[in-house]
Amino acid sequence: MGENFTTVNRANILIVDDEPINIHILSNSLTEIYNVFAVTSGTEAIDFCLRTPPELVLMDMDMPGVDGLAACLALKECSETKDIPVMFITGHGDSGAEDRCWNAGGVDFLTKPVNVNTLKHRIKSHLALKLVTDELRRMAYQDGLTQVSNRRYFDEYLARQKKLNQRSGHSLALLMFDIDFFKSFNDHYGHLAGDDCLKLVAKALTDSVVRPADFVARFGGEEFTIVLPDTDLSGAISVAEKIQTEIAMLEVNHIGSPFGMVTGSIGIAVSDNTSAEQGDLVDSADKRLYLAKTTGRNKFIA
Ligand code: GH3
Ligand code: MG
Ligand code: MG
Ligand code: MG
Repeated sequence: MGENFTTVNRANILIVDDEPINIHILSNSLTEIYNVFAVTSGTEAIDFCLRTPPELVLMDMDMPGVDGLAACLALKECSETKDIPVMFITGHGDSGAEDRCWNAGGVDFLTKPVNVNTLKHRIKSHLALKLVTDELRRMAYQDGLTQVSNRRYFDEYLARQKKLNQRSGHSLALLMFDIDFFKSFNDHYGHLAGDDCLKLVAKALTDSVVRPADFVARFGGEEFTIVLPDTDLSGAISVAEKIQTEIAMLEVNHIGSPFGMVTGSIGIAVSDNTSAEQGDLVDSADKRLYLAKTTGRNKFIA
């Protein structure tokens, strides 16, 4: 009898409430099923979510300083935390308060004292929904073959970084990478080997970047793009050099290439927000990639 709430991976749930007794009540009823964490202010909640995003937040409304509504709005505005579902649990039962919670981006609204059984069912339902949503989001933004980001995500990411870069005045670098003589690789080794090669190349590109904001995507076919925020020309050149080293270290034989191994060519474009390169970064990187192709391949041009 009773509902089975256990899941394979225990979800992390964050309770935000300024009153320890409320935390105690909620956490007592949830610790058996979930990893429960608790903080007592909106500011701490935002910090916690940025550092270790939980699967769900149970949010009080009234708290001194940054209250539940403000904390929820802040979470929804930040790309790293916007997808964490926030359930409000509050002493305010009036519809005005309820409207404010939903409008702040909450996914649910419960009043205190909480019916623990109802709470457990609602949490279970929100977690199941999040699992599906996360998976759909992953599929929408990831390239199925290489597991790096896809073209759709690249377009969004670059647009976002361009805006940030215009505001901050920092430079933004873009690398366009294309495998050399890949048609002949497929012709000689077959398409399945070609697919394996693409996976290895994607891994080498990912291994070549270190900063959290550095971004690798499959642009299409055997072309990849690397976005390097806050990176100037010399930084972009070191990444290009690292990429060529990583690709060489793969040591994938390529009989149809004069290099005898799989190599790539790279076009580099940097926008420093002052004079040069205010045009399209993709276009500039593409032109330099073409130049690298027509002047020998297995090289980068900036
Ligand atoms: P270049 O050095 O000038 O770049 O020559 P290339 O042969 O690499 O360029 P081309 O554009 O002529 O050929 C690209 C090839 O990439 C052709 C296509 O079959 C192959 N390709 C594109 N996508 C995939 C894929 O998903 N899997 C496999 N196996 N091959 C792919
Ligand atoms: Mg309170
Ligand atoms: Mg190619
Ligand atoms: Mg190509």
